[in-house]
Amino acid sequence: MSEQGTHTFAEIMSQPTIWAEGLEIFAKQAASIMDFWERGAFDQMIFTGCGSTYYLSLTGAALFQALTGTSARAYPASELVFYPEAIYPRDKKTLLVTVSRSGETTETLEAAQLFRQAGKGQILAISCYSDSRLIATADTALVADSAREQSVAQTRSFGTMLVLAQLLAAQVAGQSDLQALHTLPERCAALLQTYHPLAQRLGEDHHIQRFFFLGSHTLYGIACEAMLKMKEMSLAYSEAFHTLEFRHGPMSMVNENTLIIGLLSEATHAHELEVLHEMHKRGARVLALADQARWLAGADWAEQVILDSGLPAGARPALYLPVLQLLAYYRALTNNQNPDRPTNLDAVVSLKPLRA
Ligand code: F1P
Repeated sequence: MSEQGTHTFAEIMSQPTIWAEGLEIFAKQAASIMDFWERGAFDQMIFTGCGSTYYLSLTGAALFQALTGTSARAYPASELVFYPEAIYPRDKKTLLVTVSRSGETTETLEAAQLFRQAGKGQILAISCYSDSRLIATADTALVADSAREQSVAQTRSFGTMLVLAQLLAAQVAGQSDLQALHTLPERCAALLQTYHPLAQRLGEDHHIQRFFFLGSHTLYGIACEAMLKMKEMSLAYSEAFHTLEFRHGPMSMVNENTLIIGLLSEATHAHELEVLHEMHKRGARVLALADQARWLAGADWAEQVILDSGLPAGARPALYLPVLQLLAYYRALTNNQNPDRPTNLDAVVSLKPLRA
């Protein structure tokens, strides 16, 4: 292997260890976070971030609403800065969850500052930099400093911040199976080992020129993040859609150089598998990710990644991503791109003040 992408590869593969540290970080704070949540009595939650951390917010909001019943939505931070009146209803006590690897992205910082000035509620930050300005604006925070990266593209930082968000959701929802989340690092290690050759083979396959990532509910945000990894690292054509939306126009782009990557959900896998099968019949190749092999019964036309976690649906989202990060990494090398230093990108977007 060339020198290119050494950091990215190491960061992807280090996730079992770094996620385990995330579990320890959360355990130390679980009681105080629970206290914060109970005292807050929030009417609604808004998750926000930019780029990867906006996609993490999409998954976080879907997960929180499903587990807690509290209304939860996600917006890119710039929308909160420019259109707050359209997003924060009057007289509702809001918990704003700000997600940012760096804690220094202008839009996210400004959204937090404006929220604070308007007295809309309280802020919980999720980040990898405890000394960042975002953490200073927050009422409480979950920070995984050891998940920081040398690479510009987020891999283990995303995974670890997502694990923290999943732990938080399970904790405040009072889920008895919070303990089950402790198996995530071990499952992640098994997936990276078992499916590394598959990710490499597909990533290096020159016949594949278009990547479509499909997911529903909590897995839509993960599909978006996998799409962004593919774009940022490799400059390959990649898009993400809600799974059944794919029939409504995007499928016109399917040809024999297409790989459809389907992230199957427990509740809707039969409908999702039909979409994948139709696209296979239209000439696409298919990679299907499912927790259980039985969700893919008879789908011998698809390459398969079986997560085999046995975890409840709310505990699984983080497991869908590591193999797809490897897929993007190998496509980057195949496209002669350096995954550590994506074209045109900086690790942090710093702008002049937008409104503050
Ligand atoms: C967010 C972000 C990244 C993206 C790029 C620019 O950063 O948009 O997702 O890959 O490098 O920054 P952050 O707020 O999570 O630090």
